[in-house]
Amino acid sequence: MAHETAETLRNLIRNRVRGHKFITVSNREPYMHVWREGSLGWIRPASGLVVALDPVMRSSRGLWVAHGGGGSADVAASDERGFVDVPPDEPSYRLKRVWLTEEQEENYYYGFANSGLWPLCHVAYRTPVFREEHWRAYQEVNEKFAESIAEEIGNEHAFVFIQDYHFALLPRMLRQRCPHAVIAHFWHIPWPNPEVFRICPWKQDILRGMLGNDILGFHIRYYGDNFIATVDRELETRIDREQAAIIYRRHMTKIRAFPISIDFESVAKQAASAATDERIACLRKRYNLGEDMIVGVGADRIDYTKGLPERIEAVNRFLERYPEYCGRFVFFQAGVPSRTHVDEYRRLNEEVDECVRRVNQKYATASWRPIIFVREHLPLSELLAWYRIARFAIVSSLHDGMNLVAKEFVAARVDHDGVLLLSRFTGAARQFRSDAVLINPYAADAVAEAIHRGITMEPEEVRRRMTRMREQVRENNVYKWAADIIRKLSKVV
Ligand code: GDG
Repeated sequence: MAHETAETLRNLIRNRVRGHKFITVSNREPYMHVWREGSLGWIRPASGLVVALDPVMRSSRGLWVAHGGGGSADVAASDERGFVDVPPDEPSYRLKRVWLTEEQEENYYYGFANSGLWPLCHVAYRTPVFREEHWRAYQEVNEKFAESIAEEIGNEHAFVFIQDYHFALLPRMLRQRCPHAVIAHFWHIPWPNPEVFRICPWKQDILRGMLGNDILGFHIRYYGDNFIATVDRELETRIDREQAAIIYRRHMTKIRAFPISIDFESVAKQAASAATDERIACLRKRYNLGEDMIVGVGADRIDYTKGLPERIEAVNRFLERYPEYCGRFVFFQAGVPSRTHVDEYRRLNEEVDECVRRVNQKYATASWRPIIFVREHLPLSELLAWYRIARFAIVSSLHDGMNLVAKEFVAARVDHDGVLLLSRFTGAARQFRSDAVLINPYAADAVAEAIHRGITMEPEEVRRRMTRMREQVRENNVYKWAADIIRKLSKVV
């Protein structure tokens, strides 16, 4: 089967979404307006989700509902009801911004969503925080979105596509207001087993909320099975295991796996460009990386689920076990600061700094240090240059819904070289089971051995594995992800 592209996705939408209003809901907005020296400018956040859904929204002339205020000029650019036409340079669909108070944002977003649901679903041995005021704001904000969306649907036929764990209550709230809407929800993070989920004080409200969906998507089957087991434990429902469906109060929710991905062609094209070649030369010079230097790479939001201290410890163990690599090996880590409003994240930032400092101090010479840690959001072009310089990449998440860095690394390896060391606890590990070197990030010595294995692997084998992983991502790209969901949605009507 030819792989899916933005064009095939557009054609599909023309055929399937016709006659329906298409609404996407996410916490983050697809475009932010900003002031630049007194004049109005805009930014499109580098998010895979926006890349995937932009063609859907453009072709369906849909509506995207999101929390506004991310950009300094968001209010000025929107009308009094929060509407603005986007993309700003080629308006083809509308963004409706929902304004939240600072307190709502603090309690709904940083509170219940990121201090409660995020650690709960990742099982990363951080105790989830459950506070009444967080929960109240979470309910309030979900309600606010439900009202805002219902206003737009009116009596029309509509497909609503909800993103992520910020909106567990929204599907039911919306169904009550608009019984004819077809609602799909994609949960971008893992779903834990019933023993873990049962500690949430509002577990039944959350499950009831999510059972307002027609389709509930997870990255992999395992999370969906966990969800079904959780519902089975907590609510009185009928479960049709053959169809992977749950019937609750006469409404059926189908649970399906849709592994998210990236725009393979676009990443590969940019990675192969002359501009990337130039970047590579620049970086080699700036960091004194001769052609014979063995470079490893990692790139993540600074989040305790990504296993950053564990990764740095593995580099330490590797150099302890194989001191002959001192001076010939560098590990480059890009870390994007994230959710620094939350205490746990602030502590993690300090811990990562401390780990890097300790390992560098232990091995550094006058002209070399083993770890380069850059705490910033690098331009994509620089990230792609690092992916190409590297002999291997490490993704050491303690638990991760999918992990797109693994897929971007593979797409960027236009030379079919490079080894991917990938945590078994990522959704991506299901797809790269036999071609990545799978690791358990909790076992530092074994990860150290995996680094050694990666850099001593026969070139033929490296190539064979990388070629297969590239085929996998090319075929199962983000357009296929979106198209599969839309096909399922359109079958509901
Ligand atoms: C959630 C789930 C799931 C990172 N550093 C830089 C940079 N990045 C980009 C990567 C990648 C993205 O950020 C991170 O995506 P992940 O998938 O790895 O992780 P989460 O942010 O946790 O995403 C995850 C995803 O949702 C989608 O469903 O896969 O499991 O946790 O695209 O490239 N980008 C740039 N500079 C950086 O320094 N430009």
